[in-house]
Amino acid sequence: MGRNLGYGGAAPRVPGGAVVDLGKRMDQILNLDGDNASCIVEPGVSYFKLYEEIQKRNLPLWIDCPDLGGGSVLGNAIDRGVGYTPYGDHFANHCGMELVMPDGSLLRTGMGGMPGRDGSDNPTWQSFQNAYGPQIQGLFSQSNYAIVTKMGFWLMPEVNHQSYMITFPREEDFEQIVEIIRPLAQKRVLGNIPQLRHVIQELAVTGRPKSQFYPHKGPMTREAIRECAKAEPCGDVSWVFYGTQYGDAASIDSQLELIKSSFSAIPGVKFYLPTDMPPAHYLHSRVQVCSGVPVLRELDWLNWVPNAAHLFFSPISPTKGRDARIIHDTISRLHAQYGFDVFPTLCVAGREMHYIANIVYDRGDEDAKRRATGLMRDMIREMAAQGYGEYRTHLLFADQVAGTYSWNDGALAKFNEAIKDTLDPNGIMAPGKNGIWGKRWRGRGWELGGAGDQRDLLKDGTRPKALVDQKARL
Ligand code: EUG
Repeated sequence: MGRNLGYGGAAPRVPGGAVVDLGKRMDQILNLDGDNASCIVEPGVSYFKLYEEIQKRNLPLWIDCPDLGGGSVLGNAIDRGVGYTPYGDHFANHCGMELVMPDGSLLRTGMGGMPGRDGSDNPTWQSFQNAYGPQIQGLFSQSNYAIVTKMGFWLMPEVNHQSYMITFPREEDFEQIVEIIRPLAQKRVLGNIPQLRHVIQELAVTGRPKSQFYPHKGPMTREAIRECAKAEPCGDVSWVFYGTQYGDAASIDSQLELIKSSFSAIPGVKFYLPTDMPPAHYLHSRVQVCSGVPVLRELDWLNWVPNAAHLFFSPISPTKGRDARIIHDTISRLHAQYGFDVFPTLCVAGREMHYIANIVYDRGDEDAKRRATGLMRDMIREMAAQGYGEYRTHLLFADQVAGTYSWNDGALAKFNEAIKDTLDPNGIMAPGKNGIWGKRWRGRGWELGGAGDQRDLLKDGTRPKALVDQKARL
């Protein structure tokens, strides 16, 4: 659907490409099986569309939405996006795909690999993820090996739920917050993928422009954030945790008691339910997202600066205070250097956290664009030097991020390229997506690696014309 906002949308990576718009007319929910609690959808089915169909049929099932509900269920899952019910790992909750291969042939993954009775779809296609033999479905996530035209998903039986918000006054309690989260997440006391956000987001998500909070140039100072936070429902705090618990009332109560007592080790911690917050507060939007109701509230951030666009920087952190601190400090230092506010959202699990830094910039401002790009390149490089890698990135940074996964002389890239060259020998599908180029393209100057990256240079040390032209455009 081209709604991969913050990661490049529908943009092709090379000029002259034909964009195949799968979002417009391939928008059918092909099957919705209330008994199996599953569906199979085409690429143009948005979270809103799937949600509305389930409501219309009165099925007691939830979908799982990312922060923005306007995108494609299939597209988000093949990009390994994240949502916020217990089914938040979208790719892990898919079941069966149909693909158009570069030679035009069709392939089904999982049990779809076996025909059903009389040529019908296999009756277990949306029930069991595997076929017999190697598990190949992962090859079609974050890749350019085929076009996914149908994809199955498991739907969650609806359940009682309770969202809540916990605030922490001090910046320096960040490590301890993460240390307390880890066992709660590992033991699955935390029922979903909670978010830990910095208090500056409490300002941004009101949808009011930065100029109302801070009518000055440059990033907001910590003191200015503090003064503004005092006027918000959260008060003068540093970190805000948004969680949701699931189950019957008694079990939610006992989970919440355990969560409150675990966090009570941190001085000044406060716990809020949605009923404690005014109707416009973001916690009410969390209630919806965390119970499978699509929303668009997160777009309100884009009022922060005029003509706003956004770019995500998304490294994976261990769920350990020390690592999270290194990542947060590095990202904060580089944001300050490049003149941007730091908007961190950590989507936490028991062993890792997706640290999402949202760079919001004025796309009409050439200088801001250059700074945003420079900031991304530096963050990718500095994180990789310490062993932290991104789970996903904007098209523009795909080569650089792919290049950081360089263990054993780039064994992973060589493997990905071997598969690309076998399945798509002419390199016709999405050249360069996720840093994977066909042999027709490789080493001819298309890779964008950032200043000083040797792959940007020809053998004589000059930059290839295609790259110079493309860089000028970008
Ligand atoms: C968000 C989360 C993501 C992502 C981009 C944005 C959330 C922003 C967990 O993944 O890739 C509030």
